[in-house]
Amino acid sequence: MEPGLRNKLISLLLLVFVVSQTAGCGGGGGSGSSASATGSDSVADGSGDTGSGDTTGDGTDGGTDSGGDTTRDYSLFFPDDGAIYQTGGAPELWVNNSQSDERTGVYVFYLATEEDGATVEVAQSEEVAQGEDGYGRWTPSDVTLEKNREYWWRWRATYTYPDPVDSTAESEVRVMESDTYTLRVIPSGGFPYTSPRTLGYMDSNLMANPTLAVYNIYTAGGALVTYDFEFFTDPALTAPLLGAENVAMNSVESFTSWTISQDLLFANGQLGEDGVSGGLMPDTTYFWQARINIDGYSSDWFGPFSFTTSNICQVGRRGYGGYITEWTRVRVCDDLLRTDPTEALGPTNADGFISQDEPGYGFVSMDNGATLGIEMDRAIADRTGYDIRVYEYWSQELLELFAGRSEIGPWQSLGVAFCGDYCDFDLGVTEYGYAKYFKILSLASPTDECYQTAGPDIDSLEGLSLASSSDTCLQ
Ligand SMILES: [Ca+2]
Ligand SMILES: [Ca+2]
Repeated sequence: MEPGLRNKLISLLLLVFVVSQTAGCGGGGGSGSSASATGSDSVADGSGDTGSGDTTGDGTDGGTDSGGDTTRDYSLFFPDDGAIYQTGGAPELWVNNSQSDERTGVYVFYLATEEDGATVEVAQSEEVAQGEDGYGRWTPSDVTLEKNREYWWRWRATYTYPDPVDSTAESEVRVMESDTYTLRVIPSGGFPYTSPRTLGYMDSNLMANPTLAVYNIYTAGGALVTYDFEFFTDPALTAPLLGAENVAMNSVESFTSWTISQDLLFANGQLGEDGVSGGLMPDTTYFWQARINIDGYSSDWFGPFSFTTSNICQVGRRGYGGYITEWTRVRVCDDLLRTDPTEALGPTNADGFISQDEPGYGFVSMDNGATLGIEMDRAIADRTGYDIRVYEYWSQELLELFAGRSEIGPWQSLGVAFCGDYCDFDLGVTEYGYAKYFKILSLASPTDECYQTAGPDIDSLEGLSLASSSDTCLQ
């Protein structure tokens, strides 16, 4: 929060306490303050109301720490301070007048965010009269919340108190302003990428110490971000076999991971392939879920994700890119015309780019500094000569290709190429005799010009030497 806003809030808070009639010290919000809620009808009601009021579709845990501070003129509001919201719709913001049987309320809601270090207002409501149920509600319907962004919201209330004795007397009018509440926005549906990917594979060579990873979905605003993981052996997710809480976000990589050690698996009855060493079993499907915590506020669990431990050389058929496992851009370059990474899957087909009006098809322009992860349908084997071809479209661009054992590596470079129509790479320069996961890094500087086809324009990845024997993937 910027200092000016903070100072303003402090003065507003003082105003709130001056106009507040209700005794009690508040005690940090939530239902913990209900004991002092004299004159308030709503804290107990509130937790139920919070659940049913959670109509924004974000599924955040509205039932806890609803922030109802009974020293105020309101008892409930939503979303909770610090709530995590998913993109894909506008949130409904609401406040409940804790003494709606004694007075009426009219609200104006404000929604703001930060751009280039300055607070900017995103939307402001018309005057919203409280309903008969005591709630004032506003959905900023023209607003699309951006993922990986922090928003703030607040409201200004005008309460009208009729004289309780003399109905002809002029009503008392009080104005109050709320605190400012933080709203953090993550992608709709949670994690766009995981490792293993949903319905994906885990190389049987990795299953002794399996690693689960989620794409970092919130990096804005200097918040403390951690992730929780739960690992299951049954599809009904009856009870997690193992879990990890508050795994610190990996701020260097684009994924945060949790590796389950062989010893821990052994101690929990997972004996591994040889029945004694510990680990996961081959050709077996496992399940997991994960959630994000931002400054201590937890999202819903996302998942369940499933994966199957496999000899990677035995799965898949065609030698083309089959799945996008990561697509990370490091800047906003709005001039790009083709930004769908799935255009890089399948056989080469790019054509037709002429200009803004005829953007062509069949390729994705990566932009400078971007990362594109692709899982090949069929693992690539190292044989004599080149093993994998990257088809580039339109121009010559500098890129580096990496091979990995999973969606998150570990990565080994196959080299750098100033790639034209296509460029070929030899897996033999790595320590890997086979690979199913590849990563393209766009090496042009992110400070270079943004234009319609900035960065490598990837059309296709094609395996030149496919793994044909399962022995290839035995270490
Ligand atoms: Ca080779
Ligand atoms: Ca293509």
